[in-house]
Amino acid sequence: MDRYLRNDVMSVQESIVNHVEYTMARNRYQFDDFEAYNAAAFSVRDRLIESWNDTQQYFREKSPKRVYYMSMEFLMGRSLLNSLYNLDIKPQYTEALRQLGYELETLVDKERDAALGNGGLGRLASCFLDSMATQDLPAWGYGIRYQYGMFRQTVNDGFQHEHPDYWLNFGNPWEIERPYISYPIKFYGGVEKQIIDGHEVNKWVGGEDISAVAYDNPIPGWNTPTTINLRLWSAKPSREFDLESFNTGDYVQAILAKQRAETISSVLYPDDRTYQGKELRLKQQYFMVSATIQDIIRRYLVNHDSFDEFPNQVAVQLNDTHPSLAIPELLRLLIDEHGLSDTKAWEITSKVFSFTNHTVLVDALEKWPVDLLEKVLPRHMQIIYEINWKFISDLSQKRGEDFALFGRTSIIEETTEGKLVRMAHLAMVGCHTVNGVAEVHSELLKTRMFPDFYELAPEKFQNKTNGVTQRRWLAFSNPALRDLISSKLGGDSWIRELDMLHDLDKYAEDPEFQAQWRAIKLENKKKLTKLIEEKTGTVVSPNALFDIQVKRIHEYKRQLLNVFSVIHRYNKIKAATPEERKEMVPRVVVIGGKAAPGYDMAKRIIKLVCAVGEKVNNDPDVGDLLKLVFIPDYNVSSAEVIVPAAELSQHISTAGTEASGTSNMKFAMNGCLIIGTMDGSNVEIAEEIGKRNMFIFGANSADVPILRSERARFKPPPEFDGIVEQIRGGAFDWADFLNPVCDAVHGGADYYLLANDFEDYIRAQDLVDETYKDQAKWTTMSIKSTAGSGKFSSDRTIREYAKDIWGIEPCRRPEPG
Ligand code: 26Q
Repeated sequence: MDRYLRNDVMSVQESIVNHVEYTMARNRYQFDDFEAYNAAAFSVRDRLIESWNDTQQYFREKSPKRVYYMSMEFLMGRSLLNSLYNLDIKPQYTEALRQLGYELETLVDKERDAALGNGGLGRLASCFLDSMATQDLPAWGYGIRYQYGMFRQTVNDGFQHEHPDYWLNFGNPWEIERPYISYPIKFYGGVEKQIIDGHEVNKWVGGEDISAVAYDNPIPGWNTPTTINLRLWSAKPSREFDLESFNTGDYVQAILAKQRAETISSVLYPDDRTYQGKELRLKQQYFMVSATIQDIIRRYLVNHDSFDEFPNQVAVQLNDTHPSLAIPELLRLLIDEHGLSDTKAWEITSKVFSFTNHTVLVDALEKWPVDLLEKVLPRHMQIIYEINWKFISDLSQKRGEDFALFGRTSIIEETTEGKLVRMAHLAMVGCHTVNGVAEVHSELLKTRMFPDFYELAPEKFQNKTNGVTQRRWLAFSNPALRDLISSKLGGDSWIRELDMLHDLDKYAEDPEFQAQWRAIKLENKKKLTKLIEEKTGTVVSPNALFDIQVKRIHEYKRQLLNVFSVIHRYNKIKAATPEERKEMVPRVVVIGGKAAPGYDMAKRIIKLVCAVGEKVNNDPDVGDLLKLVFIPDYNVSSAEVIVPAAELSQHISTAGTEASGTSNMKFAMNGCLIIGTMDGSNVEIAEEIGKRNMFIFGANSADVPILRSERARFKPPPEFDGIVEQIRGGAFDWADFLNPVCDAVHGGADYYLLANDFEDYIRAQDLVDETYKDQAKWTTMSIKSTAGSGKFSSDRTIREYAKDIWGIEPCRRPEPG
């Protein structure tokens, strides 16, 4: 008998109905949409498991070097459609469900997003998994199975409210619980010297024990038999009974104490980019790191009896410094548990790890108080001191007694409030490479953020420009455009070789192709129009120019600059004659994104967007010429509707503040034009698709420090001052509440240089209008955006990591059958 499940319509249908009856215990003739979704998901999962098992078996047989991608965040979004596409079984499922009386498209919306991430960094990790699977790399992801993902945002009268995202409420068909794969994790306690086999060793004893239990999430590649794994850890009470408390008789208290263990993996911390020494966050990081390193060592030891081969078998990528405790944890396990010498353990450890930095803001670098680390992880604090001691001794060998240099580079920072551990320095010392996420960002790492380390070890510094998966972000979320592209490129191979998009260039001016291109955009805009009405109640015209800025709300991203230009446009419409109004290009401006719950200014910015929207959208003089909507709860699933519909998208951070940005890549792939500054990956997008096919404005990163130092003397353009006065004067109501927003950009403040860039931004916006009037020209630029976006596939990024950092190669199992 064939050991594989069959994928013909009948077999698929049978499998769905069986899951309704036997997995969900519902009536096989009567089930609702959610149940149908669940049954379909379980049925797809069966197929994923087959592929997963065979892939893992093959990796075990071949035993190639593997890479482990460690991240505190994975922003996966939904899985059903992605799995159907990647396994190439969507038509059969569509038909099987149709015959049962269900529409796949409706069921897809029943799935909750897996939102175990904040934004860019977490979504990047998810795109990387897709690219690693598609390229058959022996790779795994490791993270935390938070019970509460990214909060759900509602906006009421312009005020953000946060709601818990208890996403596992109705079960998660995509995960496989592995109760037998679990590891003990310790916190607190102390370090004891013990004599074992005549050697003195340090033992971490006492404290609190919990356990980490594995949940596996299969990640199928596109058009390949490979399915890799994302292993997420969930905290459970430890299995060893805490005899002491049980024996003292307080049985119930002892149980309750154990239950607290589960809080460790309960909630994803929202990113506020300002360092806060939250003990629970530190425990989460260590929890993930320790379980992962124990799991990696266990797997390695299955077919090795010494650690000599470890660096040839294992590469670990740290997604920012969040998992950097993995470095002292590997050292601890090698020395304390496996009896290696300090020297040998360091030799191994320093070849295994590499780390990616995702930030430009020096204040956002992660630092933990020594006191806290000493309390929670006493043995690790010792080890960190030893790493630092060795680092500084080596440094003094090379550079002599340069105490200023020691101070700047030390892993320990001494402040008036006490000592801090600089996690980036720990990572820099413990890793064989460090990389930025776009060319300009990687330059800033060398010149501005870590110049001393660059001077000491220039060979460690690399660039790996981010990318996104064209499967989710183009082929699956924009199927009409996919089909059009495939029809011109002679098939769908571009879905794994995105550089092939270059061939679209030759159709950029073809009127017939242009007409098809525009028709698809219009249909996508109609879908977004529906979403906007559903989520905001505002009706917008699909014939207007759709201008979008969706990303986390942050001052450096300058959503405020966008709002100022909307106010400017509003004023212009109000002042125009009816004839002049006829010449204007109608616009729908969409802003969306979450503010960190504690980030007061970001919340006020949301309020301003809504207040301006309220005024503009209800002004009969304006009509369809201008609408401003704030889309609440921007997430992966809404992005999948928004991105294909966008015509213009805004990436307007102050130059030198956005490490990379990745949504700009998604928008460009979908034929959306970019208005932006020369910041992050915009710079490389401009290289690829040409500045003349974008709307670039503003100061560049070399000028920013100078402009910033001179800003108290800078006289803003009158128009800018006028808008500030308008807000302060109550033109949009809420004057008192909005005053702090005005203060931040006015009177010598304006850290992010809105006033400096304002006029050039308005000029670029005017050029947008002029260009849009010439639809043929606009469409040419749009096609060229897609054609030039090949570089921004995460497949390319992952190939670079695999070759330049990890030293790993594809390991593709033979096609079954
Ligand atoms: C830190 C400490 C405590 C709690 C939370 C955090 C925390 C969590 C998430 C700090 C930062 C983050 C996320 C950072 C992030 O998303 N950075 C973005 O990474 C993208 C992928 O490289 C880049 O494209 C963006 O430019 C960058 O802002």
